Amino acid sequence: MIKRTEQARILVVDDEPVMRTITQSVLAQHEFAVSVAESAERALELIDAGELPDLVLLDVLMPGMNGFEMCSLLRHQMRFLHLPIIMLTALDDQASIDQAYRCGATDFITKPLNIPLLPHRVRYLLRSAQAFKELIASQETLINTQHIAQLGNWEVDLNGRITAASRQYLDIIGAAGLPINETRLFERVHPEDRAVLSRDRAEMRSGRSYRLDYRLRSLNDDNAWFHVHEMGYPKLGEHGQVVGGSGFTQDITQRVAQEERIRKLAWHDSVTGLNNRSRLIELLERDLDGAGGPERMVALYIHVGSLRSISSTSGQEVADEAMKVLADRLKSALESPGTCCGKQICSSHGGTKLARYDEHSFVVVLPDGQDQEGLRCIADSISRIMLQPMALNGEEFLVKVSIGIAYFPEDAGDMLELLRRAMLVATRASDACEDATITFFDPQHDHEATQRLLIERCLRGALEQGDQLLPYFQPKVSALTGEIVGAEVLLRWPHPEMGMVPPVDFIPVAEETGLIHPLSEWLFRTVCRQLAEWRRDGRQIGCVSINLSADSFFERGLVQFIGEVLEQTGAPASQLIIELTESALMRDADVASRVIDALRELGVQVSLDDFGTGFSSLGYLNRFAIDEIKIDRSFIAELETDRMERALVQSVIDLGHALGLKVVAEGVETIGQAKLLRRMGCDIFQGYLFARPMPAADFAAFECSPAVEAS
Ligand code: G
Ligand code: G
Ligand code: MN
Repeated sequence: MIKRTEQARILVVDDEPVMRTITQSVLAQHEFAVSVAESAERALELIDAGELPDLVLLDVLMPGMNGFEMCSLLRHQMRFLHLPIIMLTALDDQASIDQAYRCGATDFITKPLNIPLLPHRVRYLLRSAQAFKELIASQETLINTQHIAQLGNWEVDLNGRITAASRQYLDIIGAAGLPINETRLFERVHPEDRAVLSRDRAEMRSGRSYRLDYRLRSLNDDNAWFHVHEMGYPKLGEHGQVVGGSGFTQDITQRVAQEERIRKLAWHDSVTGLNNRSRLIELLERDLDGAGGPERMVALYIHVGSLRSISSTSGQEVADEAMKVLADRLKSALESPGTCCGKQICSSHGGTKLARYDEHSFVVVLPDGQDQEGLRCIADSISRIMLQPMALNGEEFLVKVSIGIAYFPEDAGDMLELLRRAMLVATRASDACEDATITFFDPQHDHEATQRLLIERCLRGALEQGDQLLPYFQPKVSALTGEIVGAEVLLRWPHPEMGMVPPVDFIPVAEETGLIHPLSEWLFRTVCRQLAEWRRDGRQIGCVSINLSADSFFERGLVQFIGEVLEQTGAPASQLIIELTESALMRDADVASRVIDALRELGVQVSLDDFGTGFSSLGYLNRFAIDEIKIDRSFIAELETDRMERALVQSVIDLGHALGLKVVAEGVETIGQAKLLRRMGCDIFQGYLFARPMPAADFAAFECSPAVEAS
């Protein structure tokens, strides 16, 4: 056992300083000896220097080596074979949970962390690791080991008949004795798995080994199904000929059940026990696809307001407790059929769905068409039960409720859209003073919303097709030589019906709907492929800048993604510039600064776009390790007429140079401006004077007109 006198050593690996501090202090309060590392690399250094942990809490997404890689690395060392490793993953990300287990993680905890639970989870895992260690140490014979591992071995002849087997194997399959004919065994194999096993066994007898998971029913119990993992090898005779096969079979039923449980956990909100967002969407989509499913649905997005202030005055636990109480109220309201305006509120027979949608909201989805009046009644009664005071922690709490309602298919083309429509109206109305608001999504009265809806749908389609959006290139020209030093990529979207949709119309929609992520990814891939192609063709086109939205910039995994795209396409990192705006940087200066550092580590350059339009001052420029600033075109426009503007631009140029940055002037339209800017020391020009944004092929063939060069 872990001795009381000896503290268990926990190593916390997380790139977020706040997370490190919180976990460290919570665990330290529970008498663990905690050390922290801000990256996987640092953690490995600590371990190499002799700090051997008893347990590792490992974040998945970190700049540099990620948690999965570090976990695999540790697992490959004998001494860490049984070290408990807990991975911290995003809540609804099934793929990363699967991957965590594949890399050998012992357990996972979803983010955001349930802090009070953490020490218990850690203690539990330490205890079972210790028990496991002791078990292994105490079992010495092969038989016992086989027993623990629920692993048995066997041999077959060329007819597939099992002629020899360990006791454990016979126990696993429920056989009384030997030999066992192949048909006898195969009868018990799950019909869906039979063909694969049969093929693998035949291949084994012709000289190839195999590994397979399959389902099997005990030979002596029709109701006992279990899962096995099996490895089979050809057995060779004296002259190298195949004389049969041998292998191991392991009962993995428990592990499969465990995985199932984990899957379930990942589908549920741990606070309220309700389905979470991913689960809700999956259920809805399944309903929609299935035969006999509802043709219409209506979603009620229930935003709980002022919970934030509860949590800031009384802590996260009280906020959680409040959501739990509200969830219970909602559940019982939806389960016990009541009436409203003389109508049945909710059918107790299935179809109605309730989920925790995000931190501050629930979603109720009702099948088929309730009329508006009926729905308003339902929403009314829901808000009434939610508005009732709650007694938590000896205090009374109240919340505000804002309900948004949207219909499928009238208001939205798919489930995600439906939920977002409902959310949109609910959150818009949540600023109102009333305690409760109920708002229907109404595209007719909301022209802007209709327009956005249209753009959103088309954009989704355009991204799927992948050839409607076009990156245009606007040349950047050296102020000194007039040579082309690169280009800025500006998206163009010629839509077959809507005509040319300008970026100012679709970028904000993409940002609001999250489509910006696939959009940015698509753009990076496309541009990097283009760069690689130009390089193969021996074209010198300089550096290409891509505008990056703040949302994409702060998306976890951005740096890794860009690194991968560069590697896959073969585009040189040194030819890629990322343009950020001041407001993006100021959203979270610390994180921004770290992402910028990581990008530059990749070899990518970073440029500060629209400089001067943000609320930030020149003084903070040196906080970020950037390569370039682009003076906003509004300053350039007034340059020739406005002395103040000129002085300002001059000081930006001087400061930029003092910090070792390249300075770009945007929106250069006249020769006069170009001359002035050159005299002021500006390095690079971009603007209609030289060229408008143009398709890739035109840019590759573009040469500056001599008149302009000579300006
Ligand atoms: O040419 P112009 O009208 O293209 O661009 C208008 C605005 O749209 C500019 O502020 C530009 O930064 C932005 N924009 C153009 N292309 C992109 C893009 O690919 N991504 C992002 N995030 N913004 C872009
Ligand atoms: O990313 P940014 O906001 O800097 O985008 C540059 C914007 O400026 C794009 O909309 C681009 O089409 C536009 N633009 C580029 N050159 C000129 C120019 O000389 N004059 C004007 N008015 N706009 C320009
Ligand atoms: Mn730009």
